[in-house]
Amino acid sequence: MSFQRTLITSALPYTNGYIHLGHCAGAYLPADMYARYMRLMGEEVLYICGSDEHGAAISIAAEQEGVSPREIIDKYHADNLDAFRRFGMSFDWYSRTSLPLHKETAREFFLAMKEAGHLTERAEDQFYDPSADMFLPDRYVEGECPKCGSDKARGDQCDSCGAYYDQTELKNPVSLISGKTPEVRKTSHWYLQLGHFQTFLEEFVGQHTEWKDTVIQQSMGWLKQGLEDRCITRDLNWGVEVPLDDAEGKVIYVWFEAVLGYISATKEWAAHNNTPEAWETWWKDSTTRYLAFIGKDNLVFHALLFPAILHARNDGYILPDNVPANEFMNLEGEKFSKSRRWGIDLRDYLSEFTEPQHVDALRYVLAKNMPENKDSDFIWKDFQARVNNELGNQLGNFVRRSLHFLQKQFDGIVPEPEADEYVQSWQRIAEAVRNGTEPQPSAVEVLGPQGFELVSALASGMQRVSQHYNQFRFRDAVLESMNIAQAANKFFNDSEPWKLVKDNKEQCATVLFACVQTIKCLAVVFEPILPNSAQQLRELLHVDTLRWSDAPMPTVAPGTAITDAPILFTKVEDSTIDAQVEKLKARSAAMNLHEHEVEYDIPENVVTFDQVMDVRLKTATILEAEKVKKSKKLLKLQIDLGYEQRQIVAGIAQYYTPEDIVGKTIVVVANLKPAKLMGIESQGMLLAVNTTGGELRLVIPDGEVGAGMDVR
Ligand code: B3M
Ligand code: ZN
Repeated sequence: MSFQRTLITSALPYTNGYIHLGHCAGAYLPADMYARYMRLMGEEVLYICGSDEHGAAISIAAEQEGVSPREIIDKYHADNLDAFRRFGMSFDWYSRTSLPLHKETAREFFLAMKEAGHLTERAEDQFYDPSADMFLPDRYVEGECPKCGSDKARGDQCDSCGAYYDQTELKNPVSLISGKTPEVRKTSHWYLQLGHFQTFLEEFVGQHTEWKDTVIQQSMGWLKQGLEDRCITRDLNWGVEVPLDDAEGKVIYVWFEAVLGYISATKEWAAHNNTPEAWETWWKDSTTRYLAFIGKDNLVFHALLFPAILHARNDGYILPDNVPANEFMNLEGEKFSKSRRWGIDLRDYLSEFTEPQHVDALRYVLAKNMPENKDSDFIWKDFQARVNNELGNQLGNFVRRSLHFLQKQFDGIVPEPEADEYVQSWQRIAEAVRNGTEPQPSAVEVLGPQGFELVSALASGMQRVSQHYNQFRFRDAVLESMNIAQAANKFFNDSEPWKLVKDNKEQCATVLFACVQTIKCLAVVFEPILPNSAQQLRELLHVDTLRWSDAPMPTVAPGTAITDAPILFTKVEDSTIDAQVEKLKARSAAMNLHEHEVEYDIPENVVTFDQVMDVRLKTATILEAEKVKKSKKLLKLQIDLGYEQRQIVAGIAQYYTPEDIVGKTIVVVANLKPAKLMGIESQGMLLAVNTTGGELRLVIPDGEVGAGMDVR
C-alpha cells in the first residue's frame, strides 16, 4: 500500500494539570519530530492534538478547589497550549473536547454503536451519596482495599496492590464529596460489548508485526484474556450528555469520547480552512496513513477500543497504522508524581530557561533519552553533560569555528571552491552513496580524501537518520544526527584550514565552502530535534526552505554573505544544575511537611548566610483552628503575626486537635509564597519537628515571647 498523506495525533492531555517533561518525552516530542521529519521529506502531514476536558478527575479537581469545571479546563487548556507552543510543537490544529462539534461527533458515534447492536443496558449496584444527591463514579469514593486492606484504595483500583474490583466491594467506603458513608443503589448504564470485536481486533493487531514489541505483547495479552463488556456511561453532570431518553444526569465515559476528539478536531481544522469536507480525506481515505502517538498507559484505548469504535461504524474510517507507544520517563530516579510534587512541569522549565536555545536543549536531551522500549530517567547532571559535550562541543563548536574562520579570513563571504568540477563532483558522490553505487574515481579525486569522507558521511548519515525515523527509533535518529556533526568537526580538524590559509588560500577557500554546505546539511538534519537552531542557521545562510532531499548537496552559492558566527549553545554551569536539583527536592520536602505522605532523604545541601536570611521566620500566636473538611491531615489556622493576621493550612491534624493549639505561640515562615491546599489559601508555613517516630511536633519558643518577633 502506498500512502499519500500522514495523519499524526498525540494523546489529548487532561486539563486538570500541567504538562510535565515525562509527558513531553512520551507522546508529544516524538510525534512532533516525526511530523517535522515528514514535512522536510515533502510529505503531506496533518498533526492534530487538543485538550481532553472531561472525566471524573476534572470534576473532582473542580469540587476540591471550589470552582466550576469550566474554570479548571479554561485555565489548563490555555496554559498547556501556551507551553506547547513555546516548546516548538508544530500542531496543525489544537482543539478541545468541550466544544459543541466534538459533543455532536461523540453522540453520533455512540448512537451508531447502539444502532449496530453493540451496546447493552444493565442496572448494577453503585454507591450513592444522599447528601450530594448523586451516584459516585469510581474516583469519587475511597475506602479499604478488599484485597490488601490498604486504606487509600480508590473506587475501582488499589494503588498499593494493583487490584481491580467492583466499587461496592470496598470496605468502609467514604464519599469524597461529603466525607460520609455512601449508600448502595441500583443505577442503569450502557455497556459496550467489546467481545463482538474480539476476532476483528486479533486480526488487526496480528497483521501489524512491525509494531513495537512492547505494544504487540501488551495488546495480545489483553486479547488473550478475552474482551469483556465495558461500561461506557457515567453518572456525572460534566461531560458529553448521553443522547437518549431517560438518560438524564448521565454522560458518555470519557475514554469513549476522548479518542473521537481526534476526529472532531480534524473537522474543526477543516472548517477553519473553509474546506469542511476535507476531514474525510484524512479519516476515510485508505491512502491516508494514521499514526497515534501515546504513552503506554493509554495503549488499550488506542490499540483496541478506538479501532473497535472506528470499525463498528462500517463507514470507511481508517484504522491506526501504528501506535508508537512510549514507556515512562522518570525524574532523578523516581516516578513523576503530582501528589508528591516530584516533577518538572514544562512551563516551569520554560520560565527558568527562557531562550530559544534552551527549548532546543530540552528537546535534544528528552529525545536522546526517550523511553522508547523501556522506562528512562531524566537527570539534571545528564542534561548538563549532553548540552555541554554534545550540543555545545560537537554541533555548536563546528558552526562557531567554521563561521568565525569565515568572518576572519573571508569577510563572511562564502568563497568559490578551487576546482571548477568541485560542486558537480560533490553531487555525484552524494548520489552514489545514496544509491549504493561506486562513486566515480575522478569525482573522488576532485574532492580529495577529506572532502570525500565528509560528503560520504553527510549522505550516508542522513540515510541512516531516515531509516531510524521511519522505524520510530528517535534515540538512534538523534545519535546518528550528532554523528554527522562529529564527522564535520573531523573534516575541519583534518583539513587544517588555519595552516592552509597561510600557504594555500585556494584550498582553504574550498574547505570553507564545504563547511558552509555542511552547516546547511546540519540545519536540515537537526530541524526535527532543534527547530530554533535550525531556523537560526537557515536565516543566517539565506536558505529559503529546508529540504531533506537536497540537504547533503552543496546548494549554498559562493558569494553568499554570512554575517554572524553564533554560539548556538551556551555552557550549562554546575550552579544552574545544582539549583534545579535543590529546587526539586525542596518542593517535595515542603509537600512532605504539609501533607506528610512520603519520606525523603533531604540531602545536606550547603546554603549561604544570605539564603538563610532570605527566609523570614517570625513568631505567631494561633487565634483559631479548625479541621479542614475531607482531609485527615490538614488544620486551618488563623494566626496573629503581631503586624497582621493570616490564615495558614498545616498538615498537623493527626497530631494536634484544634483545642490543643489555640493560644500557642509558634514559629512560621512569613514570606512563603501563598499556596492553595485543598482549595484553601495558605499564607505561610509553620515549623514542626519531624520526630523519629514519624510524628510532627510544633516548634515553640522558650519563654514568653509574644507574636511578631524575628527568629534567627
Ligand atoms: N487524556 C490521558 C492522559 O492525559 C488522556 C489521553 C486521551 S487520548 C484520546 O494521560
Ligand atoms: Zn490493595
